[in-house]
Amino acid sequence: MTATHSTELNQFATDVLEGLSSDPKQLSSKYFYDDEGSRLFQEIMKLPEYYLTRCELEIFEKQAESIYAAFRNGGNSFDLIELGAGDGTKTAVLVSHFLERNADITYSPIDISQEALDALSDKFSGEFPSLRMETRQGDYFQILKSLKNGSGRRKVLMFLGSNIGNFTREQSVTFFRDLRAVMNENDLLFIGFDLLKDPHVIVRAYDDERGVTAEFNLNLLRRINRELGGNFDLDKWTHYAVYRPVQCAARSFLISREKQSVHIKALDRTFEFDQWEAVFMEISQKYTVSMIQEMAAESGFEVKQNFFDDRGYYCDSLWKLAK
Ligand code: AVJ
Repeated sequence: MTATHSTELNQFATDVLEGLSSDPKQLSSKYFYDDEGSRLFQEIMKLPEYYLTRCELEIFEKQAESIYAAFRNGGNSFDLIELGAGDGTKTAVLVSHFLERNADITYSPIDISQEALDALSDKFSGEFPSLRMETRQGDYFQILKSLKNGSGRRKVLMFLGSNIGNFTREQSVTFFRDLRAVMNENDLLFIGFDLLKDPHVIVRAYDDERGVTAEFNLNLLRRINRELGGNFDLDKWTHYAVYRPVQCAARSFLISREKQSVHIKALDRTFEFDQWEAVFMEISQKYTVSMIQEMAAESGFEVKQNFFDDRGYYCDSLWKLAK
């Protein structure tokens, strides 16, 4: 288990204090991914209900050559930089294809979980002994600044898995503009977006039969207990997920089954929860192709090419800087 860095711990404490003091109460999904949370997310990706990962994998498997053609842009050397790489399973499909084509690439995965990065390193160095790789642990907002000049080679930034769905529209545009600020003229940005589809399919993805998603949410209470000295009793909480078709967003909540008080030592505070009170945990935004285009334009990009799976459930969108 890696100890959380003290400034990160302060940020975590501050955000938990702010979230549990607001009305309605909320916690940030960005704190889901401690080592245990990263493991649980890997379980989620294998669930029959969680279609997102398999859709993106299908796109990479069936369209690796077109993706390569779009990435290389005439040349064959570029740096692949992946924000929030996780276990890198999907990326391995692309990397494998690029290397078969004798591409001159380096791969720089960035992730908040050291354990996930270690697993990724082992996997990639075993599978691709010739690949140049440089892993970076940390919050990608912090690491972004160090990407500005980098190696001087062309960069392809990747933000896959519909990770963007956890941001509000405003946060997304701010994030894309921040990325744009570290990109040079011929650099590219490749983003995974989960598209609108039958709402029943979407809500099931966030409320699986086996309860892995519930565990994933509850794990954040466990993390607060461990890292901030909280006394959340997990049996007193239940996971609830909804999809709102007008807002095009799935949302998840932890619901307090009874009236209760929870003390958090590091905050020196006790929080009161009413029976059936909801704590907002996560938004998973879904998109249309025109929403994707609008966001690109608003943040200074142009869509270069969109890649879809056969069912049209998911889109990997490749962006270049707007002229
Ligand atoms: C990693 C943000 C893409 O929102 O679909 C999965 C996280 N939450 N199940 C998503 C998640 C519940 C996931 N992302």
